[in-house]
Amino acid sequence: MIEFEKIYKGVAEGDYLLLAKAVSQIENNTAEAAVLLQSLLPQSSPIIGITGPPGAGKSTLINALITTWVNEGKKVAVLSVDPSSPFHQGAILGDRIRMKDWYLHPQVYIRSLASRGHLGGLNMAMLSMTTLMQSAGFDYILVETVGVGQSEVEIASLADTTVVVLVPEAGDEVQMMKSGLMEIANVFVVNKSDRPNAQVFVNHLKQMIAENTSSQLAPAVVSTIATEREGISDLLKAIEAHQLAMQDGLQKKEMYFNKVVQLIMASKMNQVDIEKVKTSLALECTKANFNVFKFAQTFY
Ligand SMILES: Nc1nc2c(ncn2[C@@H]2O[C@H](COP(=O)(O)OP(=O)(O)OP(=O)(O)O)[C@@H](O)[C@H]2O)c(=O)[nH]1
Ligand SMILES: [Mg+2]
Repeated sequence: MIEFEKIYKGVAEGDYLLLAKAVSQIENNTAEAAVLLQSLLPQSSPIIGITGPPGAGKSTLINALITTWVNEGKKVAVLSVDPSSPFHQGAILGDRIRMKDWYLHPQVYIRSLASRGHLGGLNMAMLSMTTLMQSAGFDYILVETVGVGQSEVEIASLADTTVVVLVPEAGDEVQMMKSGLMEIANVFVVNKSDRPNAQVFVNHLKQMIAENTSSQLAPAVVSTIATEREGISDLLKAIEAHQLAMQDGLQKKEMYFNKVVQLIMASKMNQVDIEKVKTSLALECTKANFNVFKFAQTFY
């Protein structure tokens, strides 16, 4: 059983061994993890989701943000979700290399998580881990996800501030935004602004935002060249402005509500033996009088 006080002390001293062990327990959804999570103290350090299509520059931006915060004496935790696809191996290796300066830094904790294989679900694991990082004394928690599917959108919705990273030639991404990213973005970053037509895209994006959101909730649009650290201070300002705007309490309440709903769903699902559902379904669904509602109810 890992005691929270010991994790906290370790983090304060830049020793992340116990924290890493706790993270593994959360991944495996152990009984110890459940006890640990219930002993956490409330904390309000911001959770910032960084999402967007593959290769948009999320990790490079995170690298730049870490540099700024570490220089200010802050502690930063980074959780990144590996898409678990063989096609992404290169990108993951790239991540490691880009963030390599930080892997052994006492103010920085970085952990990659597979997008599959979490007992209780990735969302549940992510929610638990980010809350653990908050309580353990990190000043900023960054969560990198590749924004290509609904699950990434859901993970992003667990963040206090969600940054959606796009690139100037993002024709398809505009479609993608329509399918959910538009609703979750608090800040849009148009990265790789060194590319031609970046300004045209920024204008197009602003127009889309104006058409789709009320001005009060309109997400900010920031241009960056992450590799040159250009626009990073604007991005920081936009994140801070959103954090401030959240303090009216309403958004915070809605976020807690989302989290509680996710926890309830996860715990209800934990009571269901999915393998049993599968084997039983294989038998039942071929029967002439099979009814999906009746069948599901046997597991309620
Ligand atoms: N020209 C240019 N290249 C950039 C910029 N930002 C990042 N890159 C490059 O784009 C590539 C991908 O950057 P990453 O930071 O790994 O992108 P990512 O979004 O984290 O990628 P995944 O995690 O694989 O989805 C790298 O080769 C970066 O050097 C930029 O502002 N301009
Ligand atoms: Mg990355």
